[in-house]
Amino acid sequence: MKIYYEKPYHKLKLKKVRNAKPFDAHWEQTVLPLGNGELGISAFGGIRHESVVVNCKSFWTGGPSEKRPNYCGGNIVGKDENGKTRYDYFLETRKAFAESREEEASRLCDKLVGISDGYGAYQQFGRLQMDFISPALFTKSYRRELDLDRAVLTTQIEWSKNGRQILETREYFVSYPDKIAVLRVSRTGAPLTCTVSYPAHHGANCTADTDGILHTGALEDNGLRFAAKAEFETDGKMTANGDTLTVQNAAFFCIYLAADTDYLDNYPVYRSGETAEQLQSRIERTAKEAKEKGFSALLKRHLADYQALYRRTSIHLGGGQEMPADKLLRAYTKPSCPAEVKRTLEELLYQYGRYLTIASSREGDSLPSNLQGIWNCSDTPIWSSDYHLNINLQMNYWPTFTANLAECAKPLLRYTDALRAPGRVTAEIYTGVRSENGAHNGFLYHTQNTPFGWTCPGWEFSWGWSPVVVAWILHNVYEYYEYTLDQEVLKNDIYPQLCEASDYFESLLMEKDGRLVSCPCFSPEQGPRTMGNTYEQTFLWQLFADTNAAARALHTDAAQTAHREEIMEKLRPIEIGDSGQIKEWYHETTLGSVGVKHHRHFSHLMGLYPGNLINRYQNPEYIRAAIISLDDRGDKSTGWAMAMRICTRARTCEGDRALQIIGQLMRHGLYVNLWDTHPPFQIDGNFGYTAAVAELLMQSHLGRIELLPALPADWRRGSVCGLVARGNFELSFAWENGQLTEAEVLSRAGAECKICAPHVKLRLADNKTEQSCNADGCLVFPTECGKRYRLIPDQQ
Ligand code: FUC
Repeated sequence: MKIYYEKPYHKLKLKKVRNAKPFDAHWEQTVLPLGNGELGISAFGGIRHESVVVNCKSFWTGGPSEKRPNYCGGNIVGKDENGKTRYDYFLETRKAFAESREEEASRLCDKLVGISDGYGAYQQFGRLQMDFISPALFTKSYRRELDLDRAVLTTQIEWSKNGRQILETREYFVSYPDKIAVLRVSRTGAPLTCTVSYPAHHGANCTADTDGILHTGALEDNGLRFAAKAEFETDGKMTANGDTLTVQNAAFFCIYLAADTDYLDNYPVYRSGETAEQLQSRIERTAKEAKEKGFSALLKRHLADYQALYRRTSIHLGGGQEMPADKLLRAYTKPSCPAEVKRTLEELLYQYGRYLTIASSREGDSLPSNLQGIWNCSDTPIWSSDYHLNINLQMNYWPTFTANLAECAKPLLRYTDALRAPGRVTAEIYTGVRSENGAHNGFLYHTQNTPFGWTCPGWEFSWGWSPVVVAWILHNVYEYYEYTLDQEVLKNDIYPQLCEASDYFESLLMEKDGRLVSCPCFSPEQGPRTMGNTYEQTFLWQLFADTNAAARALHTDAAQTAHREEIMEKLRPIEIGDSGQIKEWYHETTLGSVGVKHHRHFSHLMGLYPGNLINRYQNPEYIRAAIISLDDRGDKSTGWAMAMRICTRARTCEGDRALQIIGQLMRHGLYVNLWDTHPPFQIDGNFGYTAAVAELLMQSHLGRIELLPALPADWRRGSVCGLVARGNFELSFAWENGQLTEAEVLSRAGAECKICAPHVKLRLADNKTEQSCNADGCLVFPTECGKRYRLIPDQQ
């Protein structure tokens, strides 16, 4: 599993993107990324000139600042020129809707916004530049390779003439245990001369001495402190000049780069309290300690840490072709492409999603992955490279659990928890629900978020307002429990969030045509403003369902659970329209009577994926309707919306259709570095793809594990090891001619296992365990924690 190229980045073919500056276009489409969840680097691998973009996930403008003493997460506080608060407008909007004054209500919605001042953006942290004196010889070979199994990026350049051979090797990795980026350059056959600079950015102080380069400062916008230290080691001669270091006559040099800010997710200050000196000395210490450990010891610790996660899952779909990524991508698009080549890219992209998860989201006190994970080369990135919650952040965490990386979701749990305090302020200002004297009565956040508790509804209703994103992201959070069965985390971190959100949303429900609805509603990001719509009703249903399931798991709150069930009855999220479709709005008649055809969002199908309301066992008629809606939306879209289309086709068990859409994604949706593009590069599409592949091979959202529920016919033969199903079962299985041949279940929490596969009847190889086959054709058996169970399929 390697992403590699045999030519330098500037010779790779780029996709045409409007307005992109050449550096940005090359960065976006050709760099290869490394990261430890907090610190990220992305490198071009140029021959004479190497640029390495450095990112630190909390390096954001915006938020509280001396310059913005009234910063309040974008909320509009107090009365406006008409003497009205946002809550007054909220009440007026709801009243107008209730009295069927739709036009007025819709106009009033425009008052339910915040301000943009203080939103900020994710910033590029810095850039390490290396200028090499290259041998004046013919370049014989070039290879830049990201080894997904090692999370090491290696560039090798070979020069030769008349039997003389020079080989330069650059090896980079970013270590989680040592919080350090390591860049080692070595050369055989000729000495190495290189000038390294770290140009001052954001008014930083930048000084070089023979230890290395120090970069310190504070962002002008919000005073966020930052420090980076590039500690150097070499066997050559080093000279410092201003902010540059020159290495001469060396066989190698190694840079140990540490970087951080004084950000902490503590509302309302969002600072750790470290002084500039403390931050600087911490970073200097980290870099120095890394240098003392040395390259080999750091690499060993990095590999042990990384491989303990990455090696949990392997996948074989029939690939195995070694090919540079640019050629692989080009070959895939040709009609004559051999199956083996296609399967290679499909496997590689699956594992790349897992790699990117490990690189961009690790346990600790760091933020979750943002729109570009952790990598960004701009100070004005599109959508601020922020936390978008009307699909993007959710999609980032769709593959995490099935991909056997549950601990990588911890930053998400921490982030949603940290949004509660500012979210309570927004709930009060906009909806009049007050939390006081230790009573927490609800929190609210919407489409766009930052690291600084930006919980207002954005500055335009039509994309900003989306209260049920709370329910949506909490579904990801609840999945942590479903996949791990960790009762402690459920009790302390998840259940409190679910309960507070459920009670809050319940308190806002209104009655309309015998249904309990939220109001006002807007389906992302199109159509009319209404009282209730499928999107909002679906996620409220899901939130109540998840809260109740959590309560049952904790054996608590039986009365509230029963009460919530009554409410769920009255939500009635799904209605089938005159074209047989799932309606997106309740006043919709036939397909196309409301809304935009081919819209990228599938907001009315959230019960199909990621939710479980549209269920092929309990309401197969919904599945048929969902297929009509999916067909109407069409298979063509961009970025994350393609991944969404694949995930939903997995849930309708249309594996071949899903593979066709995967084909479109490969053709149109990927840059040559295999980053997914909306455009711009948005990492959600990479994650969504990985989630979708798992969903084609295994599903567990309907109270049972289903192996091969939506296997595309072209994935005739294959195997997978270490996929995780709800209930914390680790699964390994193989298939031939589309049929399961063997399976093994590792029970990691001792839960009862209920499992099935199409066309076969499963039984346990060990006939000592009690087992039964229930009416749905599922094999059911008790398990012991830590034990493996081998399953044998019998033909039916
Ligand atoms: C949502 C999407 C857009 C884009 C943005 C970051 O608003 O509708 O397409 O992905 O997030």
